[in-house]
Amino acid sequence: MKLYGFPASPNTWKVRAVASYLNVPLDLEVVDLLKPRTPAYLAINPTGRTPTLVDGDFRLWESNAIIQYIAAKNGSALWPNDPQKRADITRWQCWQLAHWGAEACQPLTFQRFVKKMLNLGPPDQTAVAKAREAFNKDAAVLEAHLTRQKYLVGDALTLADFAVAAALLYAKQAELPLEPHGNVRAWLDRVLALPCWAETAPQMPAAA
Ligand SMILES: N[C@@H](CCC(=O)N[C@@H](CS)C(=O)NCC(=O)O)C(=O)O
Repeated sequence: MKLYGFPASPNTWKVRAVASYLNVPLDLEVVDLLKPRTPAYLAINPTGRTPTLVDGDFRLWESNAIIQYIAAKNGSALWPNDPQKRADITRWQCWQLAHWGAEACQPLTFQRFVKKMLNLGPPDQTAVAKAREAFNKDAAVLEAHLTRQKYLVGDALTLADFAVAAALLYAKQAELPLEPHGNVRAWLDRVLALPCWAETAPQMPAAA
């Protein structure tokens, strides 16, 4: 299978980490997000975003759909064959996409880390304040959930943990306010200690 992606982006890193965890080889083709997308890439993913998986004639974009596909194809317990567990994992993935990522982690990471890396000027403090408020609200939900269990769904690692943890991959660089959330920090340490994240880590240039 071929993965088109940008290794430093959490969405690509998440897919590569899941594949590595499952010992599934992925042939990586880097898409440089700093340049316009080529017509060839737009032909396989009309959104122009990354990542995109190509498996024979099958083309799939959206990272959470991609990790579901890779795990299902390999019969993995990360995507258990149980309707309630699958719905529960999907719930966390939807929450990650609509709220945790889009409203909280991504804007903070962009304002505080990506802008610095790409010399895009200082953080927009209005955007930071809005995202911080969303982060505090959603992190409290995660914290309460993780007082009751070790992983997000049931008592074992699933795709839900990969999806929600990936949004925190740059937590230190973006100074995401995790201090009040001890259970989230302990869970994140557990998930990110899996060798598959280090095995697929991007080569990062020094911050500007
Ligand atoms: N919901 C999508 C998000 C994809 C996405 O926004 N990817 C970013 C990199 S993290 C991208 O390609 N940005 C370039 C662009 O929007 O043109 C997923 O999970 O795959």
